[in-house]
Amino acid sequence: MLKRLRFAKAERNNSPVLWLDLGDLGDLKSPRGPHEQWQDHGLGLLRTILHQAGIATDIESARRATSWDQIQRGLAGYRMLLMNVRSYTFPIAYRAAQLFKEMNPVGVVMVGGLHASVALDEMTEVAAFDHIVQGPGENTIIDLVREPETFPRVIQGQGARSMADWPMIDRTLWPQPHRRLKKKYPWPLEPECGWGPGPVVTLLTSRVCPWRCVFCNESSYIANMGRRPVDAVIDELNYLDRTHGPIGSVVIHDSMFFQHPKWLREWLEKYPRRANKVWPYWAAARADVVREWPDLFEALIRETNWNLISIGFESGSDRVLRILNKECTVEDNFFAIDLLDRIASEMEAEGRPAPRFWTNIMLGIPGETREDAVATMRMVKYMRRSLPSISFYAPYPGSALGYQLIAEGKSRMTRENYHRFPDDEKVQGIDYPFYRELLAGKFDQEINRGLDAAAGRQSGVFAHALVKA
Ligand code: B12
Ligand code: SF4
Repeated sequence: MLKRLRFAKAERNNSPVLWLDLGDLGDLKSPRGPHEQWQDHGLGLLRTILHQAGIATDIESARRATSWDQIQRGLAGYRMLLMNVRSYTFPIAYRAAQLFKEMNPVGVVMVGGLHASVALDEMTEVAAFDHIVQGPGENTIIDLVREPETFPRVIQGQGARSMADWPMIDRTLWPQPHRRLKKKYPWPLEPECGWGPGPVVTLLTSRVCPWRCVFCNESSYIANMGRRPVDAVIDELNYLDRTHGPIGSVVIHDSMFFQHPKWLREWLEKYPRRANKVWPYWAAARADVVREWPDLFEALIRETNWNLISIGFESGSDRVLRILNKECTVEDNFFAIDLLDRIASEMEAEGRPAPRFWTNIMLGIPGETREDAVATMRMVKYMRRSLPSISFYAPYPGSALGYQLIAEGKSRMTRENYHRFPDDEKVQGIDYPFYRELLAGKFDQEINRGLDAAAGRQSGVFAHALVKA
């Protein structure tokens, strides 16, 4: 089949198969924020697998275009379109698929990605999607592209059993930024976003988080798989440093980096010894696990340069943490905050840069009272070593609470606007004006009442901390 496709397209330059990178228009030309410029590992992995199997694909990016006309022109003349669809890129994906069909009436559109697993009904409603792949795609993509006609419309994709079986992503297969951004964008590495010096390498060492927070619930839709071997992670970093570097810092995209103590101990032992440089890195943990393994946490910070620790503290109220099934308590949160504060002060005294938290906080959670929200802001103000990332709760499909609110008709997110902006009003019945006032510092006196003088350390205005990441 592929030969036939190639032949049909022979008079055009490259491949008959196009991968369209999704995201908001213009984000790879004049980005609204740093995270919008990051590359898509699903796309990178699957294109690498295809190319290593001898199936070349072309790449276009919706983020590099600034108009739908441009995107439409880029779709012309292809026989197959591939896309990785997440909920927040669904509106772009189905519009692109429709345009692709207008330009190439006999062309085939293949879509995979998380939205196919969490909202299959919305995906099947789009007639332009010829094949919809749920779940992982590593062991399905080659056959699918070679012989699409042998597959049904909805397919259960097959993944690797372990990330050890993944090839190293060929990052030159990622889309290049628009020429206007090229000077600032260290492609095929990624730009810095305020977390550490650029160029940045984003990578994954693990694929799934086993907890079941009701706003996220990853384990219910991402199949469990073995973690990437420590040596492979370090080898990849060294290779990227040599080939495309020098690397400035690393972002470990794992939903939950601080799990599997055996793996973490090996990382602790090998990363400082084997990496070309002990690059500082951003990676995620949970407060309860920090409390379970405080020594390991401290050693990783001190010895591996884990200097930005992302924790979903989410709330300063136990009631709300229970609503979220976070399985962490406010006491766990304060344990982690105080522990980092102590480590950071000691490191500063030793003349070393202090580590900080990337503090994920949610407001506007159904069932949250004003007192709960005030307690949350009190916790945020208490933290001295923190970059707060605050957003209004968003009921994403795939999460237990998201499904419930969608079923009850209370979600204000629609297939046209599954996202995105942290201050969007996303759930009916939430008093958003109150939250805006809270973030503008209007309740500062009340918040400070629960803090001792030394702890009321930050300004009460947090509107700037509404971050899309
Ligand atoms: C890294 C990451 C980010 C990064 C980078 C995103 C990027 N450019 O790729 C950043 C920090 C920017 C980010 C931001 C956000 N993210 Co995010 N992110 C992730 C994370 C942790 C990893 C994604 C990843 O690389 N996975 C690994 C790759 C290999 O998997 P994959 O892309 O799914 O691809 C596999 C399959 O889907 C399939 N596949 C994919 N495409 C195709 C195509 C075909 C044809 C086939 C056959 C198969 C196939 O095969 C691939 C290999 O198995 C995931 C959670 C997770 N563990 O996946 C959340 C996740 C995707 N993010 C999520 C959310 C909600 C967001 C935000 C909206 C958060 C917010 N409120 O601001 C923002 C939105 C950003 C934006 N641009 O608008 C949700 C999505 C929920 C949903 N229903 O879609 C997730 C699932 C987290 C969660 N559990 O809630 N995110
Ligand atoms: S919110 Fe964090 S801890 Fe909870 S399931 Fe998602 S990734 Fe895991």
